[in-house]
Amino acid sequence: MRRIFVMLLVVMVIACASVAQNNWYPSRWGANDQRGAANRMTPAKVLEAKNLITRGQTYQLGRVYETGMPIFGTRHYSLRIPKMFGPNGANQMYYHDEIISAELGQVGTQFDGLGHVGIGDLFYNGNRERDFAKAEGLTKLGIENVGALVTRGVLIDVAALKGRPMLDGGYEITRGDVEGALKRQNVTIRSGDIVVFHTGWGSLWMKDNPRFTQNAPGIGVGAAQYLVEREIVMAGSDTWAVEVVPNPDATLAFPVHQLFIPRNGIYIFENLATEELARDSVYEFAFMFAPLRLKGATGSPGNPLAIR
Ligand code: UVW
Repeated sequence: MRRIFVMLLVVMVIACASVAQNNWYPSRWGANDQRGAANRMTPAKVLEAKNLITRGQTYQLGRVYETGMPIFGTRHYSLRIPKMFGPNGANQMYYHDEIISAELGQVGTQFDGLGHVGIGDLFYNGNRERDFAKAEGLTKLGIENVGALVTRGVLIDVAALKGRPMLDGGYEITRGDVEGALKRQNVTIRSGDIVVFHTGWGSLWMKDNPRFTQNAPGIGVGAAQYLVEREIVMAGSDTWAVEVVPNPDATLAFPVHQLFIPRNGIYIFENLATEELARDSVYEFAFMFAPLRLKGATGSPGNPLAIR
């Protein structure tokens, strides 16, 4: 009898764990929410960020968008200047425009929104692909819903923790690495923060693009779960995926993207320029970024700022 009771208990615990794993919607911000962890942006976080500005020094975290930059898969980027327009007026005013063709929110420095990644055909808050992904743009979860992100930023320098200029491609940053780096830097992560990883991989950007995109060091699921528990808004990195590629479990493709975006509404910022923050040991800073208000887009390009 006792044995049957224990067995029943074990089955119930396993069932509960599996429900917890699968019950990821409705989101904690309600069934109609489209902003996910951006809901953690509060006036208090803006003031916390402001108080970190003591030197007045700015760091541009965005890379230059240019032909030939490293690009994932079959995506593309092209900028063309049409023939000069003019003359206009007696003062001979001429002007230039540009035409850009690209997966604009998903090339170069890129901020992944909540409509970018799904689990099967289910996206953040249980939205089904066929109900919101339209040819003219996403009718839900578009990047225009995010709003301004002004908050405390934390740099996690795992390269420095390991005493190396650059981590190896395919190196998994573990929960222990994150805790070790934070301890070494004497900082903690607070609810509503954004975190940025420095791996050194960015030193390959436009120097050795084939190597840059071949694989990448990055966080594994264990480290990502740690960040979910810390209630971050966004995780970024100087790599093209933020997460480790390939995943050590060869059967999985980008599981950290799924843990962050659909399951927890946490944003991802790829291809950040982190080298100057790491050089100056800037581990806490005011972070500012407002995604372009591209209605129905999956992500946004941009030039986020760290200010100290
Ligand atoms: C994928 O979409 C697979 O990756 P990324 O977030 O780099 O665009």
